[in-house]
Amino acid sequence: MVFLRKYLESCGCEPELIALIRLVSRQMGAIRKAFLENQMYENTLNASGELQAQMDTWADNHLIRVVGESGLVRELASEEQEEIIRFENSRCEYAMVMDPLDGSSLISTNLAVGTIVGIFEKGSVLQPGSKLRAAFYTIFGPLTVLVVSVGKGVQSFAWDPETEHYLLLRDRFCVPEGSQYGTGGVRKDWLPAHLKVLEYFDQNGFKIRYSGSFVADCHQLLVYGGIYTYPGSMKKPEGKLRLLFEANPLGFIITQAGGRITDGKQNILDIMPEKPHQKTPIYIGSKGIIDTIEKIYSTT
Ligand code: AFP
Repeated sequence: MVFLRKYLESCGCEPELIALIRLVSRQMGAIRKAFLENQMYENTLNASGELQAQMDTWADNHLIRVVGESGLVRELASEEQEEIIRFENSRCEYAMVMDPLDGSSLISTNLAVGTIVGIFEKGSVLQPGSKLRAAFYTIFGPLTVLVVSVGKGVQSFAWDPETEHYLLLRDRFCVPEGSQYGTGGVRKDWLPAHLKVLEYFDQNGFKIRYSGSFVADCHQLLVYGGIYTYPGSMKKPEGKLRLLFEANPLGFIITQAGGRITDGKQNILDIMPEKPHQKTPIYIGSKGIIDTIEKIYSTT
């Protein structure tokens, strides 16, 4: 039986990084419990102008408190917070980005949602995704599953509530090519290049799968291949998903599993962020399909 801590040690991770990954991932028991009493929406908007679910704010407050008290993180940016938070008393220099509860519009439908985290070794949270030291997400499905990369491939672990340990579920993911896709947005607003991409999918017999939870859709493509996209549109050329909190951590993980992430023209992991809530059009998934999408973009 392989435990999370043993796996991270075998990758040569420093004790503080192991402590941080374990600390945050161990909060999933508390977050999972909180769903029962937090099914509604708040009357508040997040920094992107979206209505916050009770679980968004519950998970956000909980993780900010736990991470702040740990003394492991110097700087923290959350999708639910307008400003970057600095912990002056921290004994470590890690900078952490998080989406405390991704896919929160699905809470009332009981479909899979999750938490996304990216960790930089030091410096600001405003760094390209390629500089991440580690990234992970958890997904609340029938099991609570943790998918993690410390730059040495991608593994998944399942939370055992009885022993309170994460146990290795799958060793080394490798994104298969696959032939399924999910696209966000509204057809009448899509740009010509995106319409051509969809035409390519139709002509090549791709199947549609889209849940409305980025973390769940990415987990699916990690297993089955294919792609997830939330493109730029005529109304919102910058797309909907956040570079820091969603695109970069998942892009890091999928790239570590042999896949790719692009905005259609460039590798998203190379983008230098200018502000915490910056958005980006996104195509993430199998390498061959992303290569094809970039070709379509370059000729449209
Ligand atoms: P949040 O729940 O963190 O706001 O994320 C939702 C999300 O960014 C992503 O998880 C989904 O894939 C996407 O939005 C769904 O958007 P639509 O409701 O427009 O399809």
